[in-house]
Amino acid sequence: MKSISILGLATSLFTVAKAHSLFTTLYINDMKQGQGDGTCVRQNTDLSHATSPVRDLSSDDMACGVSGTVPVNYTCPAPAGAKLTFEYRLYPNRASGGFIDESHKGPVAVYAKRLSSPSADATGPGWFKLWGEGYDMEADKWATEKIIDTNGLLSIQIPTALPAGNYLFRPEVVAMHNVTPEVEPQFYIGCAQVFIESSVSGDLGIPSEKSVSIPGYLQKDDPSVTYNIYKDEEYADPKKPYPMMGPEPFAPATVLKAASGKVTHQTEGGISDSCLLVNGNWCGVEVPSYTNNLTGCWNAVKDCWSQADACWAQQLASGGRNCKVWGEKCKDIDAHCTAKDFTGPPAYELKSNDFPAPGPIPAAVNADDVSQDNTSSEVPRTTRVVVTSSVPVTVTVIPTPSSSSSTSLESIPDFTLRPTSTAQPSQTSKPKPHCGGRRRRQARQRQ
Ligand SMILES: [Cu+2]
Repeated sequence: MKSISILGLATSLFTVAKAHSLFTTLYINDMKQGQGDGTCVRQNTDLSHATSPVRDLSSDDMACGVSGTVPVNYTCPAPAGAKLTFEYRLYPNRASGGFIDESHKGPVAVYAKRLSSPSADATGPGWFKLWGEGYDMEADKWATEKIIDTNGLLSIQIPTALPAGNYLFRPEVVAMHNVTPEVEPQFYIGCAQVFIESSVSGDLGIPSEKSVSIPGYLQKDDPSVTYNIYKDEEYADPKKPYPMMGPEPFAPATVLKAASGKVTHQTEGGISDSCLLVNGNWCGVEVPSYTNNLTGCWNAVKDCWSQADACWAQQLASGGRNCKVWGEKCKDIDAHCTAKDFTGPPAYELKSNDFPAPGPIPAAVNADDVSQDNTSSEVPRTTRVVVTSSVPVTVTVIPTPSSSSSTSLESIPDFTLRPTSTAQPSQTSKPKPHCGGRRRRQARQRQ
């Protein structure tokens, strides 16, 4: 009997330990970026531990997660004021559904940092919080529980007055269920590499108290870090409010301007037009052409398979579905070489094998307050942004904008999303998060 109960305990510990989560997928204005998951997203490249949390508050991994100090190949362009959506998954390759186990209660936030280039340091100063939520006493819900309700999808609006340039956007999901004086919360963090294409330029003008260094912005004994979500005698109804982690949110003043402003476009890190297929941060390009030449045909096959190998080598925990699609193309060319008459690579339509979004893309959590931060800066508002233009433009700072202020900004006519698969909200019922042993299949089914 004793051995059975020990086994049972071991099994449940194992299951809890595995019921983690990973930020896998970025959407910009409801469109999935690239053609597979993981495009423009820094994920833990150790596939078997990709969903594991970061717990050491002083670790560089706090910035963008494990492997997060290494930039990925692609940076996704986003127009000023775009909506970013971060998809978190219990199973990174969606072998099964779910966001995070229900036991993993805690605050959620989104941070950003402006970079001088996509390869600039993720760690260190310059981080600011765009939005954060802890425990909602009225709804009796932790922020993590609200994201379970939205199928692991968290949307944020880029403040319209953020200057053009390279940024890291860092969703932060924190699980407090195991916290003790010795054990820190679990941090589920990752970063999206985004280039904001905007006519706004200049300094961010973050007030010093809202600009933090990561790691370093949290200490082991911060009340937000040591908060005991179960401690009823101290936090009995009405519960003591959860003291939110990190600094107060920041968003620069909203800028309205004439539509003639010159938009700064991305110049490095974009997905090339020559990419036929994208998987994570890999892209496949057309094989060398050939005509009626067997050597040329076999060279094309060789080139195709070496690209497939590179795809598999770079696959992330979110999967290699499009590496498989690419391999089908290689097989077709191979068959073509052995056929009697050939005139060049066979016409081949590469169709991305992509998941639709796990549910409707939610509205931005900060839609009401993206541009309210005008109170604490020492710098006069009108000097905090510079609009680049060949003709005079009008700059108006709106101190108390409404949530719909972004709609009055110029549209950016020459911004085009890549021809990616559309994230189509499915109406299927919410997958039940699980910590039990019912579905312990690991996310190892990489095709
Ligand atoms: Cu966990």
